[in-house]
Amino acid sequence: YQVLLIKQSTADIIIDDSLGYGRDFDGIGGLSGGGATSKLLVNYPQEQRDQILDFLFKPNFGASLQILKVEIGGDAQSTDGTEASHMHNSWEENYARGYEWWLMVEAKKRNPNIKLYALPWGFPGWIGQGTRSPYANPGVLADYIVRWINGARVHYNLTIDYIGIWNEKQYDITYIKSLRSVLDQRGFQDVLIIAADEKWEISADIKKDTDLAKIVHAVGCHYPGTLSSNDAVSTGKKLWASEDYSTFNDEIGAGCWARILNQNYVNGLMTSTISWNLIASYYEDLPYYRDGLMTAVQPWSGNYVVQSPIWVTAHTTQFTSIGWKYLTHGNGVGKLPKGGSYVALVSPAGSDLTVVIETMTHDHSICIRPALPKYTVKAQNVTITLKNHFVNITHMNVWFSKLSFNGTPSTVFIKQNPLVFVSGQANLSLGLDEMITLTTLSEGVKGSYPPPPSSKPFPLPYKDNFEGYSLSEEPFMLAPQIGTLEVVKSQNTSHGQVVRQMVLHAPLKWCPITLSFPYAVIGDHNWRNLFIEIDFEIPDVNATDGVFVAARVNEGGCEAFIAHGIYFFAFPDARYIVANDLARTKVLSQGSLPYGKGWHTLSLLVQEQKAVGAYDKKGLFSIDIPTIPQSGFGAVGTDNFGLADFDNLYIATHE
Ligand code: 147
Repeated sequence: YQVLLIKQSTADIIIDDSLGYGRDFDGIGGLSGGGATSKLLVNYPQEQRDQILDFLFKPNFGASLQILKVEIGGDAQSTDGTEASHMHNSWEENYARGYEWWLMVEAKKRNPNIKLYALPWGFPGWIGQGTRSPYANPGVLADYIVRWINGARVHYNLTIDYIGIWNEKQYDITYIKSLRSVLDQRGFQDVLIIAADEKWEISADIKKDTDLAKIVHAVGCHYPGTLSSNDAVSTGKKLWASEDYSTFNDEIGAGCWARILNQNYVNGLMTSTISWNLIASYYEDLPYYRDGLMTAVQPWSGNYVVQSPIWVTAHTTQFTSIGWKYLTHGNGVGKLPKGGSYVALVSPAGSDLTVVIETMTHDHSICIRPALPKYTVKAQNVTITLKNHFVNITHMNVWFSKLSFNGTPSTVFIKQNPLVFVSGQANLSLGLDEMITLTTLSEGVKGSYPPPPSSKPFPLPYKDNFEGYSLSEEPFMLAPQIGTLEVVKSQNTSHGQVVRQMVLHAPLKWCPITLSFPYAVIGDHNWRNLFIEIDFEIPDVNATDGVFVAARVNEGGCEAFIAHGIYFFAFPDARYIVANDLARTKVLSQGSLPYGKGWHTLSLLVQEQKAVGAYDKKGLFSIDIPTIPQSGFGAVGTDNFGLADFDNLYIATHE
């Protein structure tokens, strides 16, 4: 009877390289952008910021990510905000904007081998050459993208490894070819094209078009649900989950991430998986709050949280490198008899071995999308049998996690006693919602720092005169939702540095809805009674038609346009409007104001059911306001695209 049992169980996991290898492992990554997902990280105190970056990128410390994917800012809303383009206009270029350059530099400092992957969401309007399509003139778009890649090299000594097409929008084969030839012409033969960051549909075109097949390095699919299409497999191309996860980063999120990291290869032959997003560093109440591997939303306190998805990532990344090889299905890759999965990876020399096992149950590993078909996992004992080159291994190091769903903390990334192999065999007892890494490598570390400072509310009163920034930097706490903000030198010396809305024309959008009325939110979506004041100047050339301050602003992201709140607009034609919504469909009050060229001050006090406004510090209106919204962000913005300068932002609560 016992003999029979052993016989049955010897089939559980077989690790055997005698039949060769499966596909090459291309790495696990995180995505900053798509959009503005790292917004609040930049302003952290240096100490905590370095710690956070270590948890993300430092090898053998935390998530130890192997790929960093970033957005190429396009001045358009791309989920949690807008990211600045390096060419707001066809006649200028600037590589000091935004924070993705900084982030890539920090990632490379920690891991020089990290691969960089860039992808645009939206584009400045001029790319459309009079149309609303970025492909109107493929050469113009290719030039724009390759300038960004060149900017990375020239200004930051960064090598971009992978370039994508247009996030989750249609691809254009003529453009892809034109991108390849412009890359080649300008010395970027080594930059590889990933296409097309949507579903698998480009696979059919790759099969029909041998030129296209030559220039696509990997087919990148979003949210594949661990499956690839037959077409995708038959291209013979590398298959990547080039965006995946996007799940609230609690233990279920960790379960999702653990399951897809293994099963994207087991079920779908995908050799890279990239998390949207890298780190949730955007204000609470913006879309997809906390859908990152960890959370850092309090630069003012320094508080951050290292959630379990970081340690789930470590189970693979700390014991593999890009270029390791998966073993083949049935010989190191597969599903466990009672549910769960395993993948075995081998170092290029064939000598080191890492096996990652997960037993995530259905309800504890649901991702945001697609729907997860029912399956069961049961506790099980498995036998691991090492064959061929691995038969002489006597022990493997063991790293263990068990996600907890009963209120007690999860056990994450704990080193256990080595697993001893006798004649190439060992038994393992697996529970539910567990991850186990078996590895011949010994360098894994569960990195740690002293606990970060405790969580605090956004500090008020808040003042910013924008003197402390480098030119072109985006103000730290203002999170642009439409348009972009940049610190510039004012012509008027008494104002020193000011912040400017930079976007002159509607960008080529990524969101489904067309957005106008550039604005940025700040603070806390729970703010109710608020005083917000700002100085502004509307220039003579390329100007916007008006500016506003607002309180209780209740939307950002792709829904930014339908935002409600209390908005106080001032127009240079000497009018003001108070409205209940950004689009001014619900006007609460309007009248005239003594406008003149130069700097002015807008002040708005929202207190329970009253709003009081002042212009140049003189009372202008005092009105009753609707009960909805009850609370929201502070905001600053303009009436339409076009320049406006702002200075001396001041925000206070008023009880
Ligand atoms: C993706 C975007 O690429 C990201 O920028 C971010 O918005 C992320 C949030 O989950 O989602 O876009 C998708 C949005 C909706 C679907 C798929 C991808 N969807 O509904 O299937």
